[in-house]
Amino acid sequence: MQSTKTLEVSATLSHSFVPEIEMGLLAQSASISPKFLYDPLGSNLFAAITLLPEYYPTKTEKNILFEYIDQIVDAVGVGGTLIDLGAGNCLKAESLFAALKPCDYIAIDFSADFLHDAIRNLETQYPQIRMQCIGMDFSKQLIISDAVNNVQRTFFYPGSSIGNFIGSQALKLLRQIKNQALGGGLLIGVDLMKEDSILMAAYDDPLKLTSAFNLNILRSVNAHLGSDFQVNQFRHVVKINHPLKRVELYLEALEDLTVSWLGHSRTFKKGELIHTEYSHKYTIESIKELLENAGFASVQIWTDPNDYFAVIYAR
Ligand code: AVJ
Repeated sequence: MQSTKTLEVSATLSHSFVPEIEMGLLAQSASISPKFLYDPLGSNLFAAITLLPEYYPTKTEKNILFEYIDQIVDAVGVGGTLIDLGAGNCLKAESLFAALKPCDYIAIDFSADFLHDAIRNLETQYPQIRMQCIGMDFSKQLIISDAVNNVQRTFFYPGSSIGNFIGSQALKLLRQIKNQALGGGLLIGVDLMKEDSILMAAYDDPLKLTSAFNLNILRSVNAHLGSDFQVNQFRHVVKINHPLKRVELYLEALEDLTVSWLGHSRTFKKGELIHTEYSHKYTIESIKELLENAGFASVQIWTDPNDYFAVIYAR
């Protein structure tokens, strides 16, 4: 079959994030959406985090995919349309190309610049796969255009990125995936609840990469807003919320300070927190229930020997 290579960067990212960022900063409990962690430096810092021995999710997921690839291929089927949500450097999806042999690969990410380079690289290595990259903030709404192949769609949502969302948002996204899979399915990686010491080591690592990743959100916000956050006036804080089964990331003000930008300012008292990220941890039961509520009738689950992480195919 003749391959038509298309490279398409959608315009959905051209709108301004200023109102959204302002609303979070001006709220009584300040917050910044975790999607602003992934500017070009932040995306590279996250890639470095995944190489840390303490950051277990990425390698555990990789091991599960490797160990059970035959069963996963049986479940998903070969030759379909692979839609990668939060593709990043596209390396995870690429590791599935040999086994799943997709005819189309659609890479979607918030950070379109990062994606663009990754795809250009991949296209030369896999000329038989049609590739498209789309810049989209699917945390707001997931819309897969009719132009995307509707044959055997498999959404790939690895890395427990679903953990960023609170329950209602996760349910909404999973329903949108189910509806646009058109009878296909979802291959998703989900982090499981575990001991505090393992979570703390992963999210407050001794090399301070996670601290740099978290603090960099202030520079990312400065770039969008023209604000004057100073990174050295804050520190990275990690909390484990047991009742809500999640790791919570914050930036704590080290002194009384004021941040200003066009037409606005916000004061922070010493010790005041800016919330930047949730990383929800599921149990097998809770993720099954969520997927079933989203409309997925069949759920197949693979885990590692420690039950740290789960890879799930739902349809
Ligand atoms: C990409 C959202 C899955 O929650 O583990 C890593 C992001 N934050 N270290 C996670 C992250 C701090 C990561 N996710």
